[in-house]
Amino acid sequence: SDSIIAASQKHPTVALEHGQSYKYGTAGFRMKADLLEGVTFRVGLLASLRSRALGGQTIGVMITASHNPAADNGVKIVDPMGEMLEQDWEVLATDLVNSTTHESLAEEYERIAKRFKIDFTSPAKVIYGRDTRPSGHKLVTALAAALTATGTEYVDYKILTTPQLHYLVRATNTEGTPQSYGEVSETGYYKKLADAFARALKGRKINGQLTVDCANGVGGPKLAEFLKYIPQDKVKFDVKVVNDDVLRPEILNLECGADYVKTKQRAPAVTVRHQARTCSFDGDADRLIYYQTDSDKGFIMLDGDRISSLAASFIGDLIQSAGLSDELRIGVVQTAYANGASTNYITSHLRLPVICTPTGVKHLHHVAAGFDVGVYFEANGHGTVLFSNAAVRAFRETTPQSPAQKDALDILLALSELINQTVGDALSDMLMVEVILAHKVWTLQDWATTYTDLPNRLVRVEVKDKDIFKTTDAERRLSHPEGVQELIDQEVKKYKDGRAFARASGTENACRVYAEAATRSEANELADRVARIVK
Ligand code: NG1
Ligand code: ZN
Repeated sequence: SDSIIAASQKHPTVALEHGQSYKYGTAGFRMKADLLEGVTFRVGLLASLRSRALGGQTIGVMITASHNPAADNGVKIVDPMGEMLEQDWEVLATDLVNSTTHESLAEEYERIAKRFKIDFTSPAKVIYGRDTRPSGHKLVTALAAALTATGTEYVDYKILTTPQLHYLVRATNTEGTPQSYGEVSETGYYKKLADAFARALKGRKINGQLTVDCANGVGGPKLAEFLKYIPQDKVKFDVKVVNDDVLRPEILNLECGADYVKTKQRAPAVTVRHQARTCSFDGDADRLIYYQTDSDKGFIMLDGDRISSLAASFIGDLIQSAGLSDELRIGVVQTAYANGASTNYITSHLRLPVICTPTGVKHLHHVAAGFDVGVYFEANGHGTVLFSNAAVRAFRETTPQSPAQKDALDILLALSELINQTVGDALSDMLMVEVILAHKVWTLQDWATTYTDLPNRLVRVEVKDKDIFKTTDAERRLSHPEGVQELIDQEVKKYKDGRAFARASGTENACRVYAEAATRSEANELADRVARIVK
């Protein structure tokens, strides 16, 4: 503990204003980068403890603030199979980071070690990466100091997308086992995706050029690198990479990227041509939004709900063609922010079950893992498709009775390798969308006609104390303050196809109100009325 105290003195935390404390939230610790050095040091201590508590399995640490401004940063822990940190440990992270002195920090560290019967002579291993933010340098120095002080073996993978780090954690922990997830290197990630992409396409042609807006983040250089691995003799993939300047950190996520496109409902100002099939990544390349601008039809946006229903429909059909519909259960997981028209399309048209969970991908991921094929996306474009072991075994081991059945089984197996099984991944999801559009011979317009989004509005409401707003029913209803939900219900009742809810944000100091209704003006009006109730 002397070594921890000594190292901690070099990387102290900053005392927050009166009454405020650090909290491990939906995205780990995320705030202005200059508050994070000591926080990252302490996260390093916890990652080491977590590794030892799990018998020396490798734990990941990712340093990123995703779609947030360049001056922010964040730090989060990745569990051995590439999942988000277990919830009980989020509380431990919060406790450790809020220790007021170096001595109380060391005591807290010992207390956690005792609770999990940790043997300090046993091995611990942590791997880490960061996005392109310049503040990342200082934060990894603090992280490495914690790992050294605790005798933890570590690998610095330098600059990575968030999903690449998740891939590497899982690949490290499964290396040499029958569950091997791929080669333990960034190159291994590209090779796995490129190979699966070519096999999933099965000779189908990709229609025209795809423009990719990389939010001036890590996705730019990584996409360029990936493209080198595509087997040129088998696949023609014409990609135009834009907003890939990572040398000017101040333009990261600035008026571009998936979050900008989704929230502003418009294309990035620069570099996107009319009628080009375009998609946007966010700053750490785990969110994806497709769109096209068109002089007559205006702006067409294909968000997370669209990607989800596209994947569910295509994979559902393949499972049918593969003769596996009686064997494998396929389902879709959404949050309350999913457009009601998408939910209706999936349940009534695709006839698939939809489950709604609270916001935050860890909740969606957990529920999706209960299906053989679990499709989950947040409306903002973060999500993936999970395949159970039974599903992958069926794709591999079923003996096809016809060429069509063989094709379906081959494509399913390739998709289960193409789609990132650990977390939402913009690059992997984009390749999945391109494969599906190529098979269906669909343009973005074709994709957009599957259903019509209900007009909707999301508003951010500044409130005195957001913590008084408590929800039930997957955040669709307020249980507290008492009586408020009844007032919201009375308003919603007045609108055709009306739906609205309010909840405290998990990442910002505010409440969010979402409303949808039959027309744009009604959706706006309903949102305003509910916002007034909450305020
Ligand atoms: P909050 O701030 O709790 O609404 C936001 C997003 C989530 C999720 C998290 C984590 C909306 C409405 N909310 O959560 O979907 O992405 O950030 O980044 O988009
Ligand atoms: Zn992100």
